[in-house]
Amino acid sequence: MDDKVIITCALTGGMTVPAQSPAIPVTVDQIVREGVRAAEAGASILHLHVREEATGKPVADLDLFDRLLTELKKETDAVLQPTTGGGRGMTIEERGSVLKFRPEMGTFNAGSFNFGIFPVAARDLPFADWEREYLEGTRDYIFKNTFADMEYMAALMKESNTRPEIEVYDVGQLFNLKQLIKDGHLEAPFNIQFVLGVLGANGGEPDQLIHMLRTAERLFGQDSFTWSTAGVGYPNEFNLAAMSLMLGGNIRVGIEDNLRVRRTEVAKSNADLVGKAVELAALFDRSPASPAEARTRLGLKGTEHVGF
Ligand code: KMH
Ligand code: ZN
Repeated sequence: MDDKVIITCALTGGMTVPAQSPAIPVTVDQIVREGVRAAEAGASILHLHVREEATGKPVADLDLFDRLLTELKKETDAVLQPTTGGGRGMTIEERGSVLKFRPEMGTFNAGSFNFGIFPVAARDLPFADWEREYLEGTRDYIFKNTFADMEYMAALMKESNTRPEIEVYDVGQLFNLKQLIKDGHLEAPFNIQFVLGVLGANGGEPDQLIHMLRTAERLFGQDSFTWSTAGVGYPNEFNLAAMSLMLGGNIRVGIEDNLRVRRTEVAKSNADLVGKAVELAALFDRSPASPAEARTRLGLKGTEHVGF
């Protein structure tokens, strides 16, 4: 078992709205500040989305991504991993456009599914009109990643020499991946992020992770992939982190996925969530991998080859 653990911090997200927590970073400056603090707390990968600065609405704006990537690169050595998942209503072309910056890593979403965040709208929070509409609109929303979409994204990632992190939300998506590999669109080794707890995909229970992990091992072979867990919501985030620590996987935490650091305590920053992950890791005799160690482990090309 690796005594290092790669901690990814997902800083802001595309499927939350700012009214859910004052800790959700919105502007580029806020996301940069959060990223730097998360890296100082032990994250070696920063997973990135951007939001329209005036409203906080998730967008795929290339000027914002340009500023975010450039600023973060100046301030931290962490691996910068932009989303290609985006947010509700973005086309696959919009989602993939960030790859023009040729990042070291980017997400690759492994299938289509319902992505329901509408239950949040029932909470007593000071939602702006767009926020209520954004949440309610997910009653009729499919996060669309058809085979054609995935083939398109895989080609863009090859072109930009960006290592895909495969976001897998349900067991069937592992079989999608198998087909994409068979057809030559993706190749091993790859990094799987088991994202569990989204309404519309698999739940965040231990049994679900074990089933998906064993299925991945059977389909691809244990040495063909590294893996990590991203539990969505509390306590999924830390329950799955503990399982990863036990089973030799890596961890993703962050405000994108979960707002609470304890059952009754809202995280004040992403660094709170990373700090808890580091404490948990120590209990399992594992310590955070540095960005350089993460790059070696994941076979990344290095910052000298990015386009920002
Ligand atoms: N927000 C997560 C549930 C991506 O950005 O590509 C999914 C995610 C996907 O992080
Ligand atoms: Zn994301």
